[in-house]
Amino acid sequence: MRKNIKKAMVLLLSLSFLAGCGSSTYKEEKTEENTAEQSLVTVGFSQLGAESDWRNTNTISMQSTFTKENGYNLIYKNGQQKQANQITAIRTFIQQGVDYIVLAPETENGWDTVLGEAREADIPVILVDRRVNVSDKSLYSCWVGSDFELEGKKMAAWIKAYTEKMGMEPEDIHVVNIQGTIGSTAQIGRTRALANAARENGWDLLAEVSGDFTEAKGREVMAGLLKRFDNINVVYCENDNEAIGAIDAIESAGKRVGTNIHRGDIMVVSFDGVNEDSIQFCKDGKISCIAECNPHHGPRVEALIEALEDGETPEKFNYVDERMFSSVKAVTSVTVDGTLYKIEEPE
Ligand code: GZL
Repeated sequence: MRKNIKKAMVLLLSLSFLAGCGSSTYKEEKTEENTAEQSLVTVGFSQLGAESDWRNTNTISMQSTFTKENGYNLIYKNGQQKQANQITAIRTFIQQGVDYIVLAPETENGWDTVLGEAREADIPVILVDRRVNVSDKSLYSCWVGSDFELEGKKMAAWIKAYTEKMGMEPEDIHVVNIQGTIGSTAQIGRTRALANAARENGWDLLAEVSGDFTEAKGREVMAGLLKRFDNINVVYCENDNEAIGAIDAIESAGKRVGTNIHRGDIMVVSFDGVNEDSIQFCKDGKISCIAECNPHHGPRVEALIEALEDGETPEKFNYVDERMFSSVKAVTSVTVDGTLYKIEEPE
């Protein structure tokens, strides 16, 4: 049932309950309770998994926004990093007749059929965080999330600015990319930004290997890269959890992480800024720079649903503003595509 009817229903129920306070029977109270329940806006949320601190924070943001007190009935399904599970969840939501489907897709491809089924059932789909690659963009109402390629461009600009300040020649920058989940929008954007910057600046991009956005895989991949290459001096981790694992692998190999490349430090940079350890590492200089990726999408998705409830057409693509963090004083800002981004102290 739509929210404005819901508000009227809740008011009516409250008044009727007050009018007959103390006189209603259990059956009447049960009926009122059921009516109130039915007046909630039901949101089916297919979350891709729980692979990282970013993901868990994102889930908490959604769960703390779509509460009964706020007028919602949230049905949460964890896809456990499998698109098949998310497709099953969406089909379940359709059978349940939810009012809205919110999808945080694991990867970009393979959604046309199931989103077509949601449209057939006349259930609006809102995408959050990553995007989908579908032939017909009308299969979803709107999307809210980050500009991942911009995140990567900002990070590449920081690497350029800092290594130039350190007096390094471009060809002396030997960088490895520990990528996120292959095929996810975050990985595609961040990887493209580094690859383009390496080519344009003449950096030595040694390898790109997926760490799947997890600490364990980040550790494993970094250990493998240290066996393959003896000249790595920059590690570009596509999220904080990978960076935590990579730092452990670097130190376990008897090497140093830090910002003094001339001293032989390996410089680690990362994305998100959610994991407490990574923020502390950024304060300590173990992570040289973090590009923020904001996970607090619950209120943003709610604003989109409210607009749709009111019969409005929200913007199709809704980007969130994001910051850069570093305790390195040498670089105070970067400029990307004509926009200046201040480098802030990690908080
Ligand atoms: C980005 C999100 C990525 C995060 C990772 O919006 O999709 O997935 O950067 C998370 O931490 O696992």
